[in-house]
Amino acid sequence: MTAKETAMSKGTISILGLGAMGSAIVDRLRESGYDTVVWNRTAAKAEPHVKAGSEHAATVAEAARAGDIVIAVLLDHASVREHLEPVATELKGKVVVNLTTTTPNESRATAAWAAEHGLSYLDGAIMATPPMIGRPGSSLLYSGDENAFAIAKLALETLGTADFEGADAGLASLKDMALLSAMYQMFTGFLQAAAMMRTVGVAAGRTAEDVIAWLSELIPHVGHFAAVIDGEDDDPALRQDVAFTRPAIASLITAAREQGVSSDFLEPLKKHLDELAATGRGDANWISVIDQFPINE
Ligand code: FVH
Repeated sequence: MTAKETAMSKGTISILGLGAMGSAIVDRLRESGYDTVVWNRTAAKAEPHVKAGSEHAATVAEAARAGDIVIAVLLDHASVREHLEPVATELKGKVVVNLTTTTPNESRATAAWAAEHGLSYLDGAIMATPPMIGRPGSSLLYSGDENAFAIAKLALETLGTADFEGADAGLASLKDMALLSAMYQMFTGFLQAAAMMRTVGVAAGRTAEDVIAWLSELIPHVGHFAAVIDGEDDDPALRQDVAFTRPAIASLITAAREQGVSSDFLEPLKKHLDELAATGRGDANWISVIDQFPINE
């Protein structure tokens, strides 16, 4: 924090929710020179913030009235709707930013509710953990009302990079969910490796080193897969077809079982490859499994 940052208030921001993430956000906004008003269901969590210079609002309505920008960082969609709906009148003329994790359709539903009440609503997704807030690497995504984004942008940029994804309020959440899906599948892959290697006494720490080295080499292949999916390129040197990949995945499943380890996380890929082989697509690139992802066709 610089002396300049603390010199004068840049406006008042109300924060609803003082969990780990809400608290990190209030801390960062306060040290960036914003006046902050905090509300939390469990009022005791406001105490350290009041000591540090925030104002405490006893009700959501009070917080909504006080802020130029009102940021919700609650648990889930239900808690957001429970607390925003009764204060629609107080939120008029404010920029409402919802940083609570919700699904794309939940985000769209809250945006539709906000539009019905004439509110400026921005839906956000936080690609950061609480300690990362305000530090390099912290990235936040926004979608919904672009004018609301323009008004709040300076304040939001104190939390991390602020990218506007589009007017469809579900877009930030969709990207968040897509990236988290990739993350959990990657981490689950490590768990599979660690579970297999510990059957012969190898510590997870050692397997972690091997997995990090191996995946670091392979992660650029994602770009090749993308080129194939987008119909731009299918480099033969990088191509593996279904006929090759299917027995390879079957071997992973067999090896896991031989070691007394579950193959549950590998089975779905094998199932999709089996379906491609059964429908005469043995010579297709194995990443054609993406064609089987849509469920509404
Ligand atoms: N923490 C993280 O790493 C992730 C990073 C990515 C984004 N998430 C999302 O951020 C939302 C808040 O997460 P959090 O880490 O602050 O979560 P908690 O520390 O568990 O705090 C939850 C706050 O929500 C309040 N709350 C819960 N239920 C209700 C309710 N029915 N009505 C009002 N408030 C409610 C809770 O209040 P209290 O228990 O202290 O009274 C906390 O303030 C979340 O969407 C993450 O997915 C964080």
